[in-house]
Amino acid sequence: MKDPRPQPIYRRDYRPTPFLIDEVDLAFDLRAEQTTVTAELKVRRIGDPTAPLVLDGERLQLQSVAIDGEPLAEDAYTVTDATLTIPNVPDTFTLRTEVVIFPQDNTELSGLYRSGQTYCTQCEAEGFRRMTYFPDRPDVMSRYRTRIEADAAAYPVLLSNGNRVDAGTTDAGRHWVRWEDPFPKPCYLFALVAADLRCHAGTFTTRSGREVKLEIWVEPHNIDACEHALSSLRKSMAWDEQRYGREYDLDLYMIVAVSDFNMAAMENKGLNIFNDKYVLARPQTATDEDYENIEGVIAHEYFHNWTGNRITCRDWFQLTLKEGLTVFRDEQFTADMTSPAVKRITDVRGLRTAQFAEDAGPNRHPIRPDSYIEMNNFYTVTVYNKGAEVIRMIHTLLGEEGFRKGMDLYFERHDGQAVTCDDFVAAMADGAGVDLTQFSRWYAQAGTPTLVAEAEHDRDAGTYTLTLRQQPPSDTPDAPPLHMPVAVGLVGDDGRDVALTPDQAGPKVTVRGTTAICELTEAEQRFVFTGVTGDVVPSLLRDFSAPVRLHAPHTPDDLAFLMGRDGDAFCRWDAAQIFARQILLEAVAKADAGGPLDPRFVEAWGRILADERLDGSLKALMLTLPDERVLGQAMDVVDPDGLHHARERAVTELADANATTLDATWDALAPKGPYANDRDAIASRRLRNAVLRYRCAVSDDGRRSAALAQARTQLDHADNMTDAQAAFVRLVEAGGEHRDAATESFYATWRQDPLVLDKWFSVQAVSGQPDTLARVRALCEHADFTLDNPNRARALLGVFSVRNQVGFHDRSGGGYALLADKILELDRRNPQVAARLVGAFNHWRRFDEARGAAMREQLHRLVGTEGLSRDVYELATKALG
Ligand code: 0A1
Ligand code: ZN
Repeated sequence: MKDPRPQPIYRRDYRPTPFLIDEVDLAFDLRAEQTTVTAELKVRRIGDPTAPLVLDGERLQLQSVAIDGEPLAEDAYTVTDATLTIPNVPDTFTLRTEVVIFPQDNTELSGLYRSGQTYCTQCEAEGFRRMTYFPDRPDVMSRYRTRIEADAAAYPVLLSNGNRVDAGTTDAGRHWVRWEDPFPKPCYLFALVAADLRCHAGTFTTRSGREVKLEIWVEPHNIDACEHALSSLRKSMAWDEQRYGREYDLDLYMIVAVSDFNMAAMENKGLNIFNDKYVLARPQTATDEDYENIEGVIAHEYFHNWTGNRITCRDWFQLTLKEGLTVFRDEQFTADMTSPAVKRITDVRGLRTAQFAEDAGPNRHPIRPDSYIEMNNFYTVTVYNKGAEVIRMIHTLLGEEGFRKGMDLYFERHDGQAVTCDDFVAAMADGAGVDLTQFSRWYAQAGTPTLVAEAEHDRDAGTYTLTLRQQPPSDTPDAPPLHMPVAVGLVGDDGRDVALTPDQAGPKVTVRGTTAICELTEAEQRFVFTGVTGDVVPSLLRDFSAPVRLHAPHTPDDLAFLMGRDGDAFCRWDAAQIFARQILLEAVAKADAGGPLDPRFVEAWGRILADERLDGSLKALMLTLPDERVLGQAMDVVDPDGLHHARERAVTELADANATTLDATWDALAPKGPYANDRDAIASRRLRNAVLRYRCAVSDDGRRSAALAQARTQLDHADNMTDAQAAFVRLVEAGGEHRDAATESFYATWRQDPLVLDKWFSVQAVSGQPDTLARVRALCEHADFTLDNPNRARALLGVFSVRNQVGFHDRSGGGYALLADKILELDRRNPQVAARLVGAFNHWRRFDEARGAAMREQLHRLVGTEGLSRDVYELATKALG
């Protein structure tokens, strides 16, 4: 191991920086064999007068160091593989260093690296130190000037943050550009690009009348696929002005798309760098989901300009300060651009699948972690998505107006600073005039709380009493109670909400429309509503008002009723999920897993299918049975095979019971014209493809063959990737000749398009066919498979290990061995991406003994490997416990 037993860093050890760097002058001289980076730093001491200057630096070949123009002798400083230390420095001075780096050999994609012919950078969290010596911590904010020099023919485009202020040519066909960023920023927001790219340009006029140039930079052959990204950026800019009163602050906003990128995108000031998967869109190659993800990620990075860049994090433990808040803002944006109900359901589904699992596993951590070994391992669904749920709860508690007041105060108080989560919560509380002291426990408490609801209805007195009880996660039974908003409605017989009058003497309740926000602050509290005389069914945790596991007192009849009638779309969908979960778990528990489904569910499902008023997107979500992973979370010992078969059987039974309606719905939803990317067209495609899934599962051979033939036609003739991919999935799932022919033709059509080829790998990796493991193994050897491209590695291995529960947990243990092999192979090149794959082993304790032992064996194998990265080491040791 490079670093035997890497040591954790603790939040409690934070110390203010002894030195600030007010100005940074960088020069990059890019050459094929090496890149020289010269840095001039204006250093100012603000702490301990005796402290030496300690700068971070990794894999740098130091050429020279000078202070105020005087070169330092070699014994005047010390260099280790992580730092440069200079004792006895003055209180203010200019430090000049020159280093040599090798971006062409950088396979970790952190720091300065090459993606194809493009030079680009990724500095968050700690990549800047791979380019020059610097105090690489976010509470050091500086103004940057950057000079880039490179071969003019090979790298005509030279970009960095801020404004382009000067340019020129030098000898032998080289040219240079100078950039200046007027806004002080932490070094993780620095960016540089040198490439041969084309620009899709536009403008945006801010509400104060300033014209901002917008530029999307891509490889020449993708220039036709940028308009959606550009229009997403414009929408984001307008939305942030309108919803939060925030304008963009520079005159230029650039987005560069690259093919090799560890994450989705990066919010570098004025120069975002994106994984091209989140930029490029054409109807023929991008699905509706891709279009929506692109809009969402562009918005996310844009919103960071205020929540992240203007106000940044004091230290990396505060990551959720910028990420939770920015995810919340992008969720609000997407809800406004699409459908709030569909967006909310999709997000909760994701949260339950990934974050609840993380919260229940060995890498559980509070949204503000207390320690880490490798910071890159903490860009998690907990920090991001549970972090966003915490912000959402603040929004629910404060209301839209109070939330805006809090945000206004946050911007006013902290603009230009590097701050903590406590600073944020204090600004929200002060701005809105509320007390969030107890609420702030959400930042410190790991794990998912359980919420138990019980209802009592005294019809004669008209009192409806809801008892809410919160239980901390089982490993921290003494954790103090949290402050959580529980949104409640009471649905009358006629399907309408009854008016709610909370008892004044009880705990705090705010009524908004026909929904009551009950503020639960103790372990158990009773909320009483008066004047409830008729029969009602409670609709609980509306819009998923708190990230908890809810145990509600609903009977199957209540669930069937809520499925059909609840006015809260989230609860309506959730009633279907809960009902389906119950019947599927019962089916698994029955040894033969056979027998018909509860007829009340089948009937309620059929009514949803036939409900003509229901929006197609929502209907598609409601018709989809819970994911096998979510079902697994509810079992004492996960039975991947039992779950898969029970779910497949349920799909067939539902399809058989509704065969005619499914056929009719399919026919009725046939595209009326050429592809359109509007809400109605998207809803139709979603529903039609959800229906196709059932039609391809009916037990009647004739019907099924007809449906598969239609899927084949759809694959061959669709004018858009949404329909083509949906049909491809059906044919792959059908196996046999259907699969062989479809796999071959999809490949033949798309082999030249990397992002579509990723889909080709993923669809095969996620298949429930029994031979999927063998096929994934073979696909690892395919000429188009490579571990060097993160998207490709994730498309096959990430999808197989995370999204294919039945395939990955194949009894043979072969899935585990394959994944560990590939993690080790990848770890030598790109530890960040390798580490992300380790999570598939997290839940070994939840499986039967044989599977558990086989997973553990692979984890031991990882940990025992010499030269393992800190990234993989941290997660694999945690998984072993
Ligand atoms: N801040 C980015 C995510 C990001 C984080 C780390 C990266 O490299 C290790 C890259 C991107 C965001 O939230 O979009
Ligand atoms: Zn972010």
